[in-house]
Amino acid sequence: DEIYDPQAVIDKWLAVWDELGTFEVDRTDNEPDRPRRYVVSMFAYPSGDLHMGHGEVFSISDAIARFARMRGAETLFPVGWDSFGLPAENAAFKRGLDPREWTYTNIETQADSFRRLGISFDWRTRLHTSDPEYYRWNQWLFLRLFERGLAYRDDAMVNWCPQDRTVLANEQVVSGRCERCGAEVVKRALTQWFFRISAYAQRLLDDMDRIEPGWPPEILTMQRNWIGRSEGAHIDFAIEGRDEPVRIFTTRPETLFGATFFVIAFDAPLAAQLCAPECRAAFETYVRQVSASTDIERLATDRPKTGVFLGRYAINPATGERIPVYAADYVLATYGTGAVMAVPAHDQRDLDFARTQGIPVQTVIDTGAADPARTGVATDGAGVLISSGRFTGQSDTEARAAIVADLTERGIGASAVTYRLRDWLLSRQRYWGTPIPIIHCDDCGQVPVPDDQLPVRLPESGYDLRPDDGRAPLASAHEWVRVPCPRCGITARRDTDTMDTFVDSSWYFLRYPNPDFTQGPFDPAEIARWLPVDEYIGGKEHATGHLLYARFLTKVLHDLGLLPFTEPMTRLTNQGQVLMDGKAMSKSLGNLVDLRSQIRQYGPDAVRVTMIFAGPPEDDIDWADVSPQGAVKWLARIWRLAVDIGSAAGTSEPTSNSATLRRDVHATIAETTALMTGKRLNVAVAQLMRLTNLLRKAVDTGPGPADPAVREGVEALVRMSSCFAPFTAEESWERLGHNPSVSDAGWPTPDPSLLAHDTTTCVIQIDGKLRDRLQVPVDIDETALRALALASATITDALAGRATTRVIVRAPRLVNLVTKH
Ligand code: ANZ
Ligand code: ZN
Repeated sequence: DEIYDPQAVIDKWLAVWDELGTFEVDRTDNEPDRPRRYVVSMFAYPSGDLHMGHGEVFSISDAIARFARMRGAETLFPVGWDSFGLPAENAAFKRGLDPREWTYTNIETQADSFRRLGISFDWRTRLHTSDPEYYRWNQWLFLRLFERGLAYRDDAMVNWCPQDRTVLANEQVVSGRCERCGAEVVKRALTQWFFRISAYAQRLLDDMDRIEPGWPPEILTMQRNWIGRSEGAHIDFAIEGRDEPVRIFTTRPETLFGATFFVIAFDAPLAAQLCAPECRAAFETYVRQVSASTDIERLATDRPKTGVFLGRYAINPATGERIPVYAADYVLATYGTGAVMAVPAHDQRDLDFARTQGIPVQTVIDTGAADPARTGVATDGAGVLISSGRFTGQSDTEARAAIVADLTERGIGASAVTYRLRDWLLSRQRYWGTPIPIIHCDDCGQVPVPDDQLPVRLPESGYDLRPDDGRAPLASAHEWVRVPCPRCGITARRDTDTMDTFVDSSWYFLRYPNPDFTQGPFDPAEIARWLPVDEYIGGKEHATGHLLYARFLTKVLHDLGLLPFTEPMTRLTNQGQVLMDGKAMSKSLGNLVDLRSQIRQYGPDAVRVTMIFAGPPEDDIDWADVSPQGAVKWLARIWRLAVDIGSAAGTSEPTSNSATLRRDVHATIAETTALMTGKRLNVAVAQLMRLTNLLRKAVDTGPGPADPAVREGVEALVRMSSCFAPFTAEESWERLGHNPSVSDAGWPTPDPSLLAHDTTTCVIQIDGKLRDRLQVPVDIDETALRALALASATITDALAGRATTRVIVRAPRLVNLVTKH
């Protein structure tokens, strides 16, 4: 007997799909009314072969793309690689290779694995961000931002990974450690390039309304918190012996009368400026101490609050009192204005610090709670103002408005909004990235590389990946660095930083529809056809990085008149992780499961089905808990059904059982369609497994393989299962006697007349003994049900001529025929 061999059919179908161009979209507008769908999976980073996580996300996204395609939409499902980045450089350094070699070899390996996994990409979209044809447009976009003041260079205290010798973005620092290598991150002052994403903070918040219906609420919440809008006021405090006032940001202006001291971030330049000469030594000692501690230590909540007196006094503009000025590390240089009015009675951090210094604690809002000066617990919450001059007796909300109005009138304050979102630090002191297209000239300053000289290509030789002086690799490429200034012609220097790879990934989905376009970063005609992305699939670890950057850049491009929309992705699906024994798979834990070996062992379809069936797409999968064996068996059963039906001779006459089967099949189609639409993919697979059992029974015990209802059911099963198990489905479709591809056969549509009634099982008894079961509409009436029962062939046989004295009907569940014995 022939058995199904999943390995044997792979090459056959890959060749057929290539030949037919099955997954290539129609690039003409010949069918203007046909809906279009643009499905994008976050692209892969080419570090070796595809891993199990790729298997998971591409199994999900491919099912979504295939479903859309079979439902009749022209569906673009593109493929590309996020191929710049540090791992290539590290691997190349370790092995003495060119990063190109490592990168492009891995890309080829992954491309082959994608094909062997049966992912329905349109390969004509293929792009690699490390190709000059791609990164040239990163440079072009950078220059457009530069022209608008949205790209700028500034001194910054940056997160520095001493091991990888590179700057890290805030998102790449996890609990004070480098996300990649785990080394403790230190702070360093460096001149860096930034994108002014902070200028878009409010729009990034406002536009969430538009994407709300299609994005997971969790991601929107994470973005909201990351942007961190705070409403409050700015207040200018005069400083004794200084002309300029110092501005603070507060969310509680109503507590102004309780501000008994003033704090400046220790690392804000202002702290050093304000420091009185007699306090300088103590201040410098403090700065050294704090700088030596890591972020891990500094952010620990149980850590005592420390700070140092600067020998200066500010004037509280409400009370006129002199209040001491401190430098401390619990105030952040990069948030608000880097300075705060400290109100120890109502802010716990301020109270903790005040108690170490013996600073007075003045309660100004009576909340009914015990005195913070005694308890050591700051009070917050609503209350009535006390000890607050003419505002005493007002509620906190009244007083808030009144005090801000007063300060505004006096010209020393105003309502203000602050965001936690920092500008995007995009420069990296690395080789394997997009060179920043700026030339530094002693006379002209920062000069953009003219558009017609793009791309600025990476030097292919004459550079050192790890220069001994600790500088950027590109700085060691002396030949490359030296160029004439485009403006004045004197010898000038190229910028030696490269761009964060999040620049590459913030717009790649715009170029996919036409990656060969040479007139600009993306083809406007194709943008009109495909964008925004209908379905975006990827991990939620990108919530506050990539997904925010992509939204930002889309808005900038919109403002430049280059895009007609302001949000890049209509719907977002997050997939979970693939774990092993409850832990993330990693080389260091030694628990890596290799995707290729799983495919070799079980076949691509079974691996895909196992991933999908393990749970909802957004849940993690523990590979130790699942067994691809079950999927292997299911797929073989589908194939066996197709073989049985395909080889059954003739067509038999429909029977009453076939009618029941048809209702079941069509109900399953309707149910599965709804589940696919709602992306409840695992439940959809469960439905298909149930349908497989049903059809097997119909083949084995009637109505039999030649019954048209059975064939209809098996064909529907094969078509639907092709979203998850494309090779098995193609092979089965062929065994059913059809031409390829099943992908062109369309998704089955349920017949509404068969769905008119939900059905239920009715038990037919004779003298209380079960004799038959009938599938009946739930709303069937007594007369109809009685007629059906009496017409059943099984019942007629069982009665064997006996007369019934009574028929008890309890619609829709039970009919009991009572006979005279
Ligand atoms: C006076 C005050 C009184 C405050 C009070 C709070 C409670 P969010 O909600 O996070 O925006 N603050 C301002 N800038 C700061 C900085 N750079 N580093 C650390 N803290 C800073 O918090 C805003 C509040 O955090 C501000 O309101 C300020 O303290 C402090 F009963 O001002 B508040
Ligand atoms: Zn010049």
